[in-house]
Amino acid sequence: VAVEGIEGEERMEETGVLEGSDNIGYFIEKKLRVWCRQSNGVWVSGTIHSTSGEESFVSLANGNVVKVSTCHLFPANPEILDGVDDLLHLSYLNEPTVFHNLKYRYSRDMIYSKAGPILIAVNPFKDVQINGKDIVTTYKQKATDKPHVFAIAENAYNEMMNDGVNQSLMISGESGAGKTETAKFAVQYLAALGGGNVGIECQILQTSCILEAFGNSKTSMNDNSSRFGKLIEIHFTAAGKICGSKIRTCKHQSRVVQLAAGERSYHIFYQLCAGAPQALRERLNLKMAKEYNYLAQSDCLVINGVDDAQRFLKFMETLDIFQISKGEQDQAFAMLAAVLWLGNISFHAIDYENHVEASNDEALINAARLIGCESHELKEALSARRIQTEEGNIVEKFTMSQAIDTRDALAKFIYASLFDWLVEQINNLLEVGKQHTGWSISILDIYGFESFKKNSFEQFCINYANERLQQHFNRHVFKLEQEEYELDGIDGVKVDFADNQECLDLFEKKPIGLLSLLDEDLHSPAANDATLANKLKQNLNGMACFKGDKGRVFGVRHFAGEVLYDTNDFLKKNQDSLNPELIELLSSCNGQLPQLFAIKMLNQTLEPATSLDSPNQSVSAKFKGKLFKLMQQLEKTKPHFICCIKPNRKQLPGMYEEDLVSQQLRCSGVLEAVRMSRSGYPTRMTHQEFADRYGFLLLETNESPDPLSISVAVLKQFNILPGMYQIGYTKLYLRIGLEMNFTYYGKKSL
Ligand code: AOV
Ligand code: MG
Repeated sequence: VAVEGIEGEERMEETGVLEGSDNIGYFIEKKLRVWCRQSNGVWVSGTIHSTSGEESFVSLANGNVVKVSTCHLFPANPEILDGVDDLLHLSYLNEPTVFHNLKYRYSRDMIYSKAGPILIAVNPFKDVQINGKDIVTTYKQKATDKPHVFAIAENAYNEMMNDGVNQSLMISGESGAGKTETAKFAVQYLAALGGGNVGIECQILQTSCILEAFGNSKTSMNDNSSRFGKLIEIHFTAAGKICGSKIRTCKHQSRVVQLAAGERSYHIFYQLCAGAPQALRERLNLKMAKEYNYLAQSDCLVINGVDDAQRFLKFMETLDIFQISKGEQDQAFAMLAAVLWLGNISFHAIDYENHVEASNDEALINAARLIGCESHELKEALSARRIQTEEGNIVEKFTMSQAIDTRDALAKFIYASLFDWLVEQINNLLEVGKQHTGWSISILDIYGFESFKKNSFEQFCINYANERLQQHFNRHVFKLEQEEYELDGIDGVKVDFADNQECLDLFEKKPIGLLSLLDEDLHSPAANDATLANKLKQNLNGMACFKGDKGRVFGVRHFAGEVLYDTNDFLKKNQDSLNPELIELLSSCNGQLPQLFAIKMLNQTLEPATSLDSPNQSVSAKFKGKLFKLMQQLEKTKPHFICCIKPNRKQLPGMYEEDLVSQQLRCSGVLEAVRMSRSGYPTRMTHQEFADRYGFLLLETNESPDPLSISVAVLKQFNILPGMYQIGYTKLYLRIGLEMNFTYYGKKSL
């Protein structure tokens, strides 16, 4: 018999996440099934063959016997539990049993599982045929209790209808884990459920075509990666019919002008270049994508298996659905083409002091025409600015980098304004139900956590948003739970979880936190990316989640792992204020959209500086403001959590990388949630509710009419063990499954 070595892996319960192998002694004694990790990192199960001191010999199914340190063995569940729907039902909850269970299900296309109160969705990277109309009907009729995003949506809908409380579906997971697809399934289900106004349902489903075209890009992690956060709020009437919807977004637009190698800008640019009909091409003087600098810079113009031209036709049809007129569509496309032509504007030196001006070429002429101004006006605005001095206005000519920054700022501004304008058009149409009851279900789908070899300002903002989302999860799943127990006088339930407050503090603390320190440098001429990195290190080195690194690099220990950020271009990307000259130029253009964009910007300028949307704020401050608004909105709702898991890095079906899955499960907090449900009392009702519901089961009439004594009498009559429930000041707390037993007794008695 071959004896293989087993790698001494760190045990997961040392991280406090899982139940340890407390029973392993019993397993060894009884020679029961155990899990151990092979040297290639793969978990295998086998039965104990023999033991010697601290080592055990385990026979595997293939006949081999492996030697394992006893402390690296984990109890396996009986085979009858293979592939259970809810991790809660596993007798032994540890790293290998959880993986085995999810993998078992994944290999049978059961991509959804429950982890106590949370839904786990493992991305199949293929159509698993479980989202069709018939399946919707099955869940609508409550004909199945298999875990599914539809079941979560159904639950949320019922709670909204029964309790009159607004609900939210919070979808989290790494980049490429399947959040956006899952969000679409949830919307699809709610649209079908709240059926009534077919027009609105259809429109709500179509919003993703427009939003994804404008807000998604190909990155190295996901061919359709959301570069914006969105909250879709679906409104219902008192009768539970959909009556409207509102979309809120949270984004920044650095991707318009700068791309990492191998990644694309927003899909819509490529779709326009590939799919614009001839007449439109001529009006915009449109070229192919490769001719535009903004798009060509990253050497990635197409996505395998995606036909941009065909997507553009679909995009145009969708604009019709949203009743955006042909005239408005033309203007919107002109803005997109203007952005592309802006990127091709070049500058040449005009003196020996490094001053430049825009060249009178095709790009300048096209950009000016599309925006609706004279090319000399655009040229002037991109080549110099006025500065007010005591002697009056003087003209400051731009250096090359100033001119490029000004041009790029204009391109980003036009794109961001166009995106906002489109969302506004969609909302205007969908918010028809303004008179709605105020009941709603919101679905949050943001950009997932990202960690590349090189991470920049975009990842910095995205990962910060994910910390906030994780905080929301922790607060609702653990902290509020703990508080409720304590307030009601229940003791003995201790919930351990990985609090990410320290990391949020690192970002948000004033005046010494990442965001504040970054903003300090916004208008400081002496600051540059290297001085920024030094300043961060000097001020933050003592903080637990901060890590200094070489040169311009610093690290943050996020809940989902450590990320190294390169401060290169941080300051530039954090600034997107537009020169007054450019706003003036846009407001005097003879096109409706540029004028509208300029007016909006001017109105914001007039608002108090504390306004979240103040144009003088840095990009990160605006981003934080928007994020807070979204989270505030969500605080008022009852959350349902869906945790998406990416099974492999290659975006391929049927591939399950254990280290990747393990990392995500550890960081997401889902296992702590299972643990909490097991040790806690997930079912709770007021004394009155319990007495009303089960009081009739009492065989002897209870003299005392008060609900607490009725409840206690019911519990006594059924000999419920003291460990199975607790009585709080206001509520009764029951262990998992206990209420089901009562329901059973109730049915039997009836
Ligand atoms: P993400 O939203 O979590 O990433 P997506 O929802 O865009 O991830 O999923 C990435 C890709 O995985 C999709 O384009 C599909 O090809 C596939 N996929 C995801 N979920 C499913 C599913 N349920 N069934 C079939 N295929 C699926 V990011 O937006 O990058 O964080 O910023
Ligand atoms: Mg997404």
